[in-house]
Order: sequence, then C-alpha cells, then structure tokens
Amino acid sequence: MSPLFPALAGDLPATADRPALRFGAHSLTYGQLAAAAGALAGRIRGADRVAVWATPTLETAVAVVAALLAGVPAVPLNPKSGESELGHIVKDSAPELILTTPGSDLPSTLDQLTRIDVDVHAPGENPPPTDLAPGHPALVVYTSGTTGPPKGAVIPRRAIAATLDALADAWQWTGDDVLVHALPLFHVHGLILGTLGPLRRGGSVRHLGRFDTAGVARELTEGATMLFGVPTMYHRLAEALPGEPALAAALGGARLLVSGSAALPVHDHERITAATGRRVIERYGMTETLMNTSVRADGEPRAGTVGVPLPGVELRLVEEDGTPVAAYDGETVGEIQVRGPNLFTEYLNRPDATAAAFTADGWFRTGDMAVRDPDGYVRIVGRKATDLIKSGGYKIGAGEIENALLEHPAVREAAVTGEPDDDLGERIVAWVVPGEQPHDTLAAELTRHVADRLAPHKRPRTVRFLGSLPRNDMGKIMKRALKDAHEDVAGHG
Ligand code: MCA
Ligand code: AMP
Repeated sequence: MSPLFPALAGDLPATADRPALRFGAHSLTYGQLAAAAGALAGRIRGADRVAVWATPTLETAVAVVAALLAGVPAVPLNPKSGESELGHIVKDSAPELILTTPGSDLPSTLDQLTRIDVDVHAPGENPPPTDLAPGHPALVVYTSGTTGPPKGAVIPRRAIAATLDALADAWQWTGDDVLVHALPLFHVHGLILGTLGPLRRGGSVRHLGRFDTAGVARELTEGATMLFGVPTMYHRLAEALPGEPALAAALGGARLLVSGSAALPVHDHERITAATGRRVIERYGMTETLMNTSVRADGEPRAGTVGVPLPGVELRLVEEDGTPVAAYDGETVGEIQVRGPNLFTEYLNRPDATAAAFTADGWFRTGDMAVRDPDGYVRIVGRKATDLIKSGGYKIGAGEIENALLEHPAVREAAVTGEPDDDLGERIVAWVVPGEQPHDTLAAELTRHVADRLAPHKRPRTVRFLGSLPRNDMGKIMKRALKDAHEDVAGHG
C-alpha cells in the first residue's frame, strides 16, 4: 500500500523544514524525523515485534514511526503499568526489543528484552519505501475486557490509514493544522489520532507532557489550531473558564475542539460554548475499531451525539437477537455494530475472543447501546456490559481489579463497580469483604496495591467494606444490589 506518511517519504513538497513533533521544549522537523526514524527502522527491521516504552516524549513518537517504516508491529507500553499488567503484556506479545528514551529506568519485568535507546537526532536517510500489505499488523494495543487481563488488539496498517483519512474528510484536517493535546501515547486516542494523525497530514503536533489548562491556552494562542481531549479534560477546561479570560479567548480562536473516548456531558458542552462561542465536537471510536462516527466540521453540531458514520464505515443498530432495529427514530435502542477498513484484525493469541467479537458476516459487536436520529446522527445511551468502567477516558474492566484485590491477603471477597463522577465520568468503587476487622489504613493500602500491580488509573477511588456481598442463587454477585444497599445505608446515615 502507499506510504502511511507521505511527508516522510518526500512525497509532499517542501516538508523537510516543516515542524513535525514538539514535546515540551524538544522538537523535530520532518527532515529530522525522517532521518531519526529511518536510522532506527534500519536497526529494527526483521524483528517480529517491538515494545515501546510509551512516555509522552519525542522518543516514543520516533520509535513508533520507525516501527511502522520498518513494517515491525509495535506494542506501546504504559510506563506506569504495574508488575502484573506489564508481565502479562510482555508474555502475551513476546516483543524482541524494547525501544526507550536514553537514561530511562526500566522495570525488571523487561530485563529479558534487548534494549534500544532511541536517538532522536540520529543521522539517517529518508527511509526506502516499504511495500507492505494493507493487512500487515502495525500496532498491538492492549485494551481491557470485562474479565481477565487486557487483550492485545492487532491493528493493521489499513485501519490506521482509513481512520485518519476519514477523519481528515470529516474535520477538513490538513497539513496546515497544528494539534495540541496531552493524551497518553499507549492508547489509540493519543498515539494514532494525536500523533500519527498530524504526521499523515504533513502537519504538526505539540504535546503538553501533562494536561493543564494554562498549557492549552498558551498553545492555542501561539498557533495551534486543534485540540484533542477526553471529557475529563474538557470538564476541567469548563471549570476553569469563568476565571480565565485568556483561556476563553484561546479556545474561541481554535479551528476545532474535539472530544472523545467517553461521553462529554451536555452541561460541559454548554458551559464551553457559552464561554467561548465554540462548540466541541464528539467522535466515537474504540481500540478495536479506531474511529466510527464523528460530528463533521461542516455538519450541524449536536451536543449529546457522536455524529454520523465516517466515510467507509458501515454502522447499524441491532436488537438482542442480532436483527437490525426496526427504525432509526431517535428512540429505538440497539447495540452498535460496525464494519469497514477501520477494524482491527484479531485479539492476539485469543481466537476465542476474536470469534465472539464478530458476527458471521463480519460485523464487530461494540457493546455500546445507542439510538439513531432519522438523519443519521448517533446518540450513545449506554453500554451492554456493566463490568466495563470508563474513568478519565480509560476503559477498565471490573474483573481485572477484582482479581488484583483478591490477591491481597486481607481481602476475602471483592466486587468492583463504576459510579458517576463529575470529573472522571465514572469512578472506580471497590466493595471488599475483609478477612478480619479492617485496620485504619487498609483502604489506602488496597488502593496502592491495585495501582502497583495494574496501573494508577485503575486504582479504586473509593473502598467500601462490607460483611458479605449480595449473591443470587447461582452464587453470582448482584452488583445492582450493592449500589442499592449503599444508597439505602447512605440514605439512612
Ligand atoms: C495518585 N497517583 C498514584 C496514586 N494516587 N499513583 C500510585 N498509587 C496511588 N495510590 C498518581 C498517578 O500515577 C498520577 O501520577 C497522579 O497521581 C494523578 O493520577 P490520576 O488522578 O489518575 O490522574 P488525573 O490527573 O486524574 O488524570 C486525568 C487525566 C487522565 C489526565 C484526564 O485520566 C488521562 O490522561 N486520561 C486519558 C485516557 C485516554 O487517553 N484514553 C483513550 C483510550 P503523575 O502525577 O505522575 O501523572 S483510547 C479510546 O478510548 C478510544 C479509541 C477513543 O475513542 O479514544
Ligand atoms: P477503548 O476500548 O478504550 O478504546 O474505549 C472504547 C469505548 O469508549 C467505546 O466502546 C465507547 O463506550 C467509549 N467511547 C468512545 N468515544 C465515545 C464518545 N464520544 N461518547 C461516548 N462513548 C465513547
């Protein structure tokens, strides 16, 4: 297939001196990126798979681009992953190499991998054109399910090209755009959309390192045209706006403000529009499908919807029995199924899970429930699985947290639920039956235990101790009853 990054292959005119990437004070032009990524691609070519220690740095971007140039599938790792999560991912994906920033301190879990320190100023050549099949695996991105450890979604080159080009169409996204964001680089949003997206267009990205409203205001004032964020970030912007006129002016001057990874509450949409005169547009995707729908830049913005299917994406709503819903009337709820070139190929080493995810005729079951307006706009109303929690835009399976809690000696039984949270969308709540009377610091200890074994964003924000968990006749924990019981206690307390 044609190159993923025409600007790096010298196929776009006069790009060598154009800015490509900026992370904090460090930046690379297209010429420098082509040299560094070309040099690294030469070193890793032939490897079966490489891991990337995905800190928000130039090194991560260069490593991933190099892997794509070399045709070597890359596995981005969350640098805050705990021992158990990292151990699983490394065992499952079996990378030969780990690409990282010089001087970074890697955990011993990665000791068996050959380490390559990425030199972002390495002299190199414009990489030779690669002729890889569209279905060739590009990335393996780990994503949580309801139970068990995360699964590796194998994302082919075709899906990256298709999704980024569909977004370019929907958003009128060009090489003149300068994107600002602060998203992590080990997930689809920050890596594929937020880093590879600008590079495919021949435009540039400025990464803030970590999210703060002042950084967003500064970059949008100094030439950035687009902002990508999760709803938590837009919520924090909405909270800050009344006291920060410079932020309102900066957001008001942006060409496009895009939110995704979870639903942005209508109240936050409204506060931002009232203060800035601009509307935030939402797009809807998944690790397995990349992007499915979006409100178009030239379309009617409709808060509370995720817009219309992107070019090339087939989308339908189905009943429980798999038959398409009778009407797109804005009221009939069905599960979203999608088909198109944007889809992943498989879950690595999990043919069972892959088979379960698709219908016989190739539709992917998203598990998201939605209604569709007669003119095609999709409104997500919920999720099939109550055991998936979206917190801060991260998808987190209740099962993996329950398993981590059960490994702690003071825990006899555990159940995990999500509760509404103004800032995070949903907050992780752990319900624990302790082995003996819980000591004062047990809640904090369990929180740390989960953060250390899995990842800090998977830690419970609330721990509630109980004498027993409500179970049905089959012994299954009744999570609804947990919530009701708590409301009851809270109501009487
Ligand atoms: C706090 N910390 C701890 C503990 N408590 N560490 C260990 N143990 C503890 N007990 C640390 C954290 O590590 C972190 O460290 C800091 O405290 C703050 O953590 P936290 O409260 O979790 O962060 P936050 O400030 O609340 O983060 C909000 C956020 C973040 C910035 C919005 O949630 C975020 O980046 N979300 C983006 C998720 C995303 O990209 N999802 C896309 C998935 P330190 O200070 O060092 O940071 S892709 C997807 O969904 C699809 C494809 C789509 O549609 O996009
Ligand atoms: P992930 O697996 O982390 O890629 O998360 C994908 C899930 O995020 C989807 O299945 C949806 O439930 C949710 N999601 C993504 N974008 C949106 C959005 N704009 N509105 C509502 N939910 C969203």
